[in-house]
Amino acid sequence: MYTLYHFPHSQHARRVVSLMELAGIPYQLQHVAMDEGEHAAPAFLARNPNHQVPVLEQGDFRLWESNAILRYLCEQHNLDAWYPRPARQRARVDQWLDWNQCRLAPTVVDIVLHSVFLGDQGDPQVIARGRQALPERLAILEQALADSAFLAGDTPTIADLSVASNITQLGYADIAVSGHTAPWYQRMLALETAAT
Ligand SMILES: N[C@@H](CCC(=O)N[C@@H](CS)C(=O)NCC(=O)O)C(=O)O
Repeated sequence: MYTLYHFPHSQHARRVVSLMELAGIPYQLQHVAMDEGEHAAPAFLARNPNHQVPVLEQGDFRLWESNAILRYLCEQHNLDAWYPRPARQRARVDQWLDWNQCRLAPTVVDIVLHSVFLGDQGDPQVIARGRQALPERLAILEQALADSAFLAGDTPTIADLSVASNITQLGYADIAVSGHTAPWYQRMLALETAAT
């Protein structure tokens, strides 16, 4: 049985829950009260020195970084559809996983953390930086989804789960996707609804 250290508004935790639900992997959630600073307390720092959720635990094995957790679960449970083995297909999934962490996520955090979760403490300059970068990021998604139902082909992979969790997060700031990205996102939501 896996334990996932989790916070309900975390896009990084959400993508892991999505995979476990969709793949039927048994797990339990351990709520981390981030709104009370539990993620910065010594007990949690011992689990993840980065003071971040999610953290996956399985016996004495502990893993942080959401995309590493997704890959680990796919390997452990032979989820080849979610993380295909052929080198080029896997590389395409990895490309989007890395793009999500390096390109989309910082922009989403700039906007959503600062305009929603930090309230009065949010930095308007950071929000402006995020809003300026967002159209370029969304255009890249839009281009990818113009001729493909999912990011790495005709079927969903962990890349879609990872990116979709950030699109959900943008919804907190009332930002919705359009064009080809909108039906893709609806497909992702429908998958998750069907699994829960
Ligand atoms: N790269 C990490 C990012 C995790 C992350 O940023 N988690 C946020 C919640 S969505 C967090 O715990 N933030 C608290 C902090 O950074 O102190 C991952 O993919 O797991």
